[in-house]
Amino acid sequence: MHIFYNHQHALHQGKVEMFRGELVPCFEVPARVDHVLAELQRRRFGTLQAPQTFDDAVLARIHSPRYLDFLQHAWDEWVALDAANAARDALPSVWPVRTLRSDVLPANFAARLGLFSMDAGSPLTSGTWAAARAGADCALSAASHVAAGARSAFVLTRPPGHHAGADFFGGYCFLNNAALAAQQLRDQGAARVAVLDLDYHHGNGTQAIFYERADVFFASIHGDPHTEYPFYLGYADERGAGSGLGFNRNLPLPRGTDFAVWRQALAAALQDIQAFGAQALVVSLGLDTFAGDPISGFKLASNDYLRVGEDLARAGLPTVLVFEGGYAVAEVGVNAVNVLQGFMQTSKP
Ligand code: SP5
Ligand code: ZN
Repeated sequence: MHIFYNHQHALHQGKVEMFRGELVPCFEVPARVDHVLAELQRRRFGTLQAPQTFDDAVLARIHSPRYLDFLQHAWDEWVALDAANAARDALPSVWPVRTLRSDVLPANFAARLGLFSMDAGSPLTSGTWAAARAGADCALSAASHVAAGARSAFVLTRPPGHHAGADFFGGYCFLNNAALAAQQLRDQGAARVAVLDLDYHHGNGTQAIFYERADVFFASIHGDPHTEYPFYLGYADERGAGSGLGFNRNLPLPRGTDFAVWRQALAAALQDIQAFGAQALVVSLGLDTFAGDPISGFKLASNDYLRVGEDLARAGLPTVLVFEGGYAVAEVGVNAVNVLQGFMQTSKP
């Protein structure tokens, strides 16, 4: 399996996120990806592949021009406000909810930071754009590799992507790597693409991006948004809209769900993807379903991830796997590579 590794991931290194009225150390840290890379090397699994570089116009297939423009220049504007800002991350503190206007682009930087974000848990840092931009190149390269005939590819990157919408960041995500990969597969000839989101948290960004489209099916298994982040999307009654009606499937599960029950949801999602007639699959591979995850509530064990990989392989589709969440840092490498190993040791049906 070719691994598209983001060599620039550590340029994004948030210091703190807002949690219960306090700034606490970030859960989404560079060591996450370092552990996956170390485990790949320890098992001699896969071959690292240098990504191609893609034009910004490719990003604009998914993200709005004004959001991309904001993200690219945000750090410089933050430091321009006050030179002392160079030593601290930018976190939003005001948002245009409901009756407030989001059509006007304010001149004030804090106002734009809020306009283009969904939470105060996703610090924007000096290297955020460079890291996220290089990660997008990895996702696009992996999709191109699979579109050209490879069975599979793994995108090893951070920051993650699935909470990022067409025009906002949040949930530690800035550019939606899975959505970019799915669009690239479409643009390179796959008529129907499925995105299967296995992160503990609902992939609100990916769902919203494809919600009114019939050419990209989105399925997600995640903690029930009644109690779990991102709270405001991910319910079972969200089935798509307009021509996308029937092309969205959410499978929320309660905190505490174990692998036996989770695996039945996986079977249901894969069945939907088969019925849809997907020609390619993008997996948002969050490993925060692990029992030891510090911010999540499912109960998967390390060995279960071998079975996850096997189940994914039996779908028999050209597959791009994209690294998303997973915050049990010491175990995330073993868990991620278990999925990849399970996938590779299983032949198509
Ligand atoms: C990609 C991804 O997995 N994003 C997840 C974003 C979750 N942000 C909210 C985190 C809330 C932290 N709760 C801490 C609980 C400590 N017991
Ligand atoms: Zn997550």
